Amino acid sequence: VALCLLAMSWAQDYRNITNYSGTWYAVGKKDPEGLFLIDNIVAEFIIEEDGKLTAKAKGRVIILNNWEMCADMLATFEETPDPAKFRMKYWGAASYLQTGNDDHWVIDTDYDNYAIHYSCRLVDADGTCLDSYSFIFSRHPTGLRPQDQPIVTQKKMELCLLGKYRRVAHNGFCQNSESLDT
Ligand code: DAO
Repeated sequence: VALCLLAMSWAQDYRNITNYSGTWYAVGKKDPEGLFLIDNIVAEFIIEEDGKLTAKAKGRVIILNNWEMCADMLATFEETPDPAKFRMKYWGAASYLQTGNDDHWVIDTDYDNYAIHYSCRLVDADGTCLDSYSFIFSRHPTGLRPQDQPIVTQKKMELCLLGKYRRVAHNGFCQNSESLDT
């Protein structure tokens, strides 16, 4: 447990994020309580003219118990005094989709191949996280390159989330829904 560090104690400063823009495919996900985005999750990060980071994301969701659809999501990222930490505000293009405002860290990225995102929604009194979610993103829709896998495994371990991720499938389910680049 002592080795299970809070992300904020070692996440790096990813404020110089110009290289982060563009398309990222979620290839792994650790779900929060109340799963929302299921699979076919693709995010596009955009550096706006004022230098602020925003994102559009889509993914397959099931809402109202049994209605399967592609959710179009929007997110803005606000800097915090902690250089590694952002505040991610997100909402759906449609009002019945999830909204949130979560602490958000880019745990590690090489900008060109892999990125590990982590969010904690609920911190316990002892500083551990009671409700977290995390995305493993790849620039490649086919998954992580073999040489990136040990790096990502190491970071999952440091987040104490090794074994908690599931693979995120990409089978084209959201390809015909409203495009990310409209
Ligand atoms: O899917 O269970 C969940 C919770 C996460 C929802 C966040 C979606 C907002 C847009 C994501 C941008 C990329 C990190």
